[in-house]
Amino acid sequence: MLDSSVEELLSDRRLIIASNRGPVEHRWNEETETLESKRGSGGVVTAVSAVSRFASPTWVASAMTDGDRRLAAEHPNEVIDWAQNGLRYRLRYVVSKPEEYKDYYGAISNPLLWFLQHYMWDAPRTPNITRETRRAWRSYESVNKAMAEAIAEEVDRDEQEALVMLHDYHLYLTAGALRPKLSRKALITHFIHIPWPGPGYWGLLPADLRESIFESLCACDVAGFQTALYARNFLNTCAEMLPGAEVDFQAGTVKAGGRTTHARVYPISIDVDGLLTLAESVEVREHRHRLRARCGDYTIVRIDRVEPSKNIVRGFRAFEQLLEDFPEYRSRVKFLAFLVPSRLSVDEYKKYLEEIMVSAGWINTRFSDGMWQPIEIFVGENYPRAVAAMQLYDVLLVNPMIDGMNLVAKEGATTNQTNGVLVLSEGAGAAEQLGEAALVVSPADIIGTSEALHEALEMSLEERSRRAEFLRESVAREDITMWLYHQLQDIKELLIGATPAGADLKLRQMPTPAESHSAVEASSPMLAQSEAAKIAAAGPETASSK
Ligand code: GDG
Repeated sequence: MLDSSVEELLSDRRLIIASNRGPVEHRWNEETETLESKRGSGGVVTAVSAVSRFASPTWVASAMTDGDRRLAAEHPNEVIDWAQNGLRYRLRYVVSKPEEYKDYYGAISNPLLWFLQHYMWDAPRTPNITRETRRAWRSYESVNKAMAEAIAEEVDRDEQEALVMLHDYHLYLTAGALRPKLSRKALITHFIHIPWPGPGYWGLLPADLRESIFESLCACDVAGFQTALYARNFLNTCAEMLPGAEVDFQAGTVKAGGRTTHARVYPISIDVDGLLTLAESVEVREHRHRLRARCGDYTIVRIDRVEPSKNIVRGFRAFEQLLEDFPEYRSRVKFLAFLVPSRLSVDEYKKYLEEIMVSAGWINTRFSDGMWQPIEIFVGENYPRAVAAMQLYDVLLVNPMIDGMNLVAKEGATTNQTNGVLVLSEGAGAAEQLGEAALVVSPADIIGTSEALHEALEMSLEERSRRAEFLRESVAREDITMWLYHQLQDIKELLIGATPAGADLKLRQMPTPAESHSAVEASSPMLAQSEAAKIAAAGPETASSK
């Protein structure tokens, strides 16, 4: 379905993607004196990269590493063809002055905008908009302008019309700078991967700064959000805070600057086929084998960037509560935490990593019996190892305070081999789709989270499998191809002057135990076959004893 949709739409139109972080990172290897490339990290790259399985987009990104800058210097203002493992891109790097990039990335994007959109400010004390913030804001403007210039050049590179898809909070001012530069028609969409707070919280930014963000987004044809709540918040924000904007809540549109922008919902997802292929690789199998030795009779797993909004410390405290309330779990349950270092140049993040270590250290000292260490932390970037851990958990704890979507919840549901239970925060965008089959918790509620962990660990095998099956199917039905498909469908509608619908997930209800029992009976030969295939693919490991 997506193949034909992409083909139809892109037969006479070029796809240009722009994001701060590109799909690959280049590093200069001093020893071999060669450029090495690896997949960029983070949720945005994970999700958007999947697009290149269906199209060969031009991808405009900041040169973030020494290797990127070296490559960009060898190809000034040119696109670089890149292909690996079935992914193909035409890369175009934007090189900024180091001090300008530092302000744009390290002072405005993270922390100012990220903190704002994740409700991470401590209002009586922060943020403080100072002269330095104003100076950094000018850098944010100029990097966005440079992005817009590079995109405009790519739009003009040949005669075909272009579809420009912008991503995330680093590029809020790009569409506004791009529109007047376009010499030919182009549709512009901007997908916002993170939450969009209501007008009250945007009030922490001075009017001129926030208005320039809203105005620029209103230069797009479509502004895409992860959930209906965030899209509603955007409409509200424009109605309350963008002078002269006409908001139609029914139609989900904002009219500003002589243009209509459609606010639509496209819950992002994962590349299910790509992930399942990786999950069967030798590398993941080897990690799985090693990790099995770290598991307990019961294993709780979490996988996050080291990021305060992911709420890692409260997750440990909930686990501590579990060990306190139910001593029978001691020496039997292991908590494996896979943490990817992130933004360590920002003080808050450095401090947060320390807090995590102190908290885990305290719990380990309190409960460890010499043989058994309740929490084991794996710090580092190792995606295959993270995928192996997803296959093994009995319980996956995803408890962010607030999160645009959270791909780990979807990846876990897809790859897990033990019908593990998902404990999911209501603050994660993923809860809209997966909440029905997960144990949903309020992220600040340590007791509630501890009780959910207990319920998950005690759940009958039948109930576990009923829930796990629903989660697997739900993600498979709405995978990354559908995320793209819904957007392309809307663009087609716009091109013929019709109204774009957004993704209507038609969220299904989880079947009752009786319904799922008869469904299992009716489809058991198929199920047995797919289970056998999975076991065969899993190789010579012994099946879990639980
Ligand atoms: C933002 C929004 C939204 C895990 N370990 C490694 C690694 N991972 C992968 C995970 C997952 C991705 O990184 C993280 O994605 P999340 O969605 O969980 O979180 P953010 O990075 O905050 O992503 C989020 C997302 O954008 C997409 O729109 O869902 O709400 O905050 O795929 O499995 N990746 C690498 N090394 C690891 O060790 N490279």
